[in-house]
Amino acid sequence: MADEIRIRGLEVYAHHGVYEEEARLGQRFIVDMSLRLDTRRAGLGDELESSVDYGEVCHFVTACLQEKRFKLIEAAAEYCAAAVLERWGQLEGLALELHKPSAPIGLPFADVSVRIERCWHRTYIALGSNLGDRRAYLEGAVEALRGLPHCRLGAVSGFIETEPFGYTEQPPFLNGCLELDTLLVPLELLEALQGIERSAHRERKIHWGPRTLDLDLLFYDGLVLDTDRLTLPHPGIAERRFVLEPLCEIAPGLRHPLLGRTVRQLLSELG
Ligand code: A4P
Ligand code: MG
Repeated sequence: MADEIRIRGLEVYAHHGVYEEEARLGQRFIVDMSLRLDTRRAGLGDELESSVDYGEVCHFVTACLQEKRFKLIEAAAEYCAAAVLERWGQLEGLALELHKPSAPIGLPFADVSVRIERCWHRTYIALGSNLGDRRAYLEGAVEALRGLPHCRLGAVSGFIETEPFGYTEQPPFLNGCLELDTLLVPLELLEALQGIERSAHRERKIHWGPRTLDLDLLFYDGLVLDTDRLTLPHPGIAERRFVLEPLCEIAPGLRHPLLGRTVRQLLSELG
């Protein structure tokens, strides 16, 4: 689906720039935007509520650019893009170009701009705990994820008790899964998950050993990645009932990008 609402040449007087005079005097900025959304319902129903009011978007972006002062147009563009995507939930993504035609370059030039593309990414996260008040740790993690900047919490599975897998000389786990839409890139999200683990007093002692809170990033869209810090999809999903069972509750039809099978199929193949 490639529907877009496009806005060209929105003029905003604002105060972004590295130099002190730029912050003081301000200058003209120009915004171009392509908002990605499904316009089918608005196209057939002819009702504004089914779409995004581009006039409102223009006023909102103007306010965004005027309420803050950034040194860089990169930062101003990033701020506006996230604010628009968070304000209009039906947007899947957008492209935003911020021009600064009067930038103090000291040479004749036509224009300078940055153009960024941002969109929501769908992720699935596994939660586990087998120390202390396990339910409280998992519920605390759900609330922490609900409050993460630039994220939207989706479906949360029930929590199930499971026997330890791998290193078996440890107490039973409570496990669950949840869906999280995010504007964060994979490593930013991983760091956020590790921050939540740390605040749950987690200590890393034994690999696969007992823990107050374990948060694993299972899927990030259909991304396949293998680096020192992050492997996607999380390896071992297919062997782990404690992941597949809660995941099947919230996303049975989700397809593993490498194995080509759905969560429901992977679970039934575990026997
Ligand atoms: N890392 C790489 N890819 C990922 C990813 N997709 N998500 C790296 C999260 N982390 C990822 O993880 C070690 C490193 O893996 C991280 O620093 C990150 O850069 P960790 O959480 O610090 O260490 P860990 O949890 O001891 O190891 P690991 O491999 O994550 O273990 P698992 O897979 O989390 O398994 N049995 C039951 N019934 N229920 C459980 O929840 N959990 C485990 C731990 C064992 N047995 C279990 C359960
Ligand atoms: Mg882990």
